[in-house]
Amino acid sequence: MVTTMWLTLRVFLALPFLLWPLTASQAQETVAYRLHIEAAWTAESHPLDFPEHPTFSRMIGATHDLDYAMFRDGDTASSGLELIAERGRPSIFRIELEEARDRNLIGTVFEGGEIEDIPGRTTLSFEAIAAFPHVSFVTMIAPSPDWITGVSGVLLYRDNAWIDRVEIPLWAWDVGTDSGDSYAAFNQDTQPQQSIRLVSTPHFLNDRGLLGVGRVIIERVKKDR
Ligand SMILES: [Ca+2]
Repeated sequence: MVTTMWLTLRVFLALPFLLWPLTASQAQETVAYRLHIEAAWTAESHPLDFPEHPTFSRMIGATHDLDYAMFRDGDTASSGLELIAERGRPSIFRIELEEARDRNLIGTVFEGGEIEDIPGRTTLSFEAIAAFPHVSFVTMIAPSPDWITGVSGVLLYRDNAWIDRVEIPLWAWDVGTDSGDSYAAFNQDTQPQQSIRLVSTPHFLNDRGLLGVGRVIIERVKKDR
C-alpha cells in the first residue's frame, strides 16, 4: 500500500516535466547546424543575357524569432538589404542585425564567403537555441540591379524538437530598390522604393514557370558524431 502511494506520488511529481512543453534545459540547449548552399544558376538553365562572371556574393544570415523577417514578399527593403542586393556588401546589414539583436529579435549572426564558380556550393555553420528557432540568410545574385536569393524564416524547432534536415529551393527576389531590368543594367535608383517580390522577368521565367537558382540544405550536426 505504501509502495503504491509512493509510486503514485513519484508519477505525480514527474508530471510537470512530462507535460511542460519546453523544459529549462531544452530552452538552454544549443544545437549546431550546417547550411549547404548550392548555386545552380547557369547559362544552360538561364540562357537570357547570362552574365560572364556569375557570383553569389558574401553570405550573411541569422537565427531569430517570429517577430523578425530578413526579407518577405511585400515588405520594403532596409538600407542594409539594398546595399547587399545592389553591391553585394553586407556592412550596413550587419549593423542592422546587431540592432535587432539588441532588441532581442536575433540570436546568432553568421557569415560566409561568396560562391565565385557557379555551379558551385558553400557551407555555413551556425548554432541555435529554442528562443530563436528560425533561420534566414541572403546573398546577392551578381551582377544584377537589385536581385538576391536566400531563405527567410525557416523554422528549425517545432513540436518540441529540432528538425534534422530540410531542403529548400532558392528563388530570385527583386528587393525593389533599383529599376534596372537586366543583369548589367546601369544603376537606376527606384524612388519611391517598391516592395520585395519574386523576380518575374524572362531571366528567371520560362514556359514551365519560375526558374530557381539553386537549393539550400540545412542539417543538424549531431553532437555524438
Ligand atoms: Ca537603389
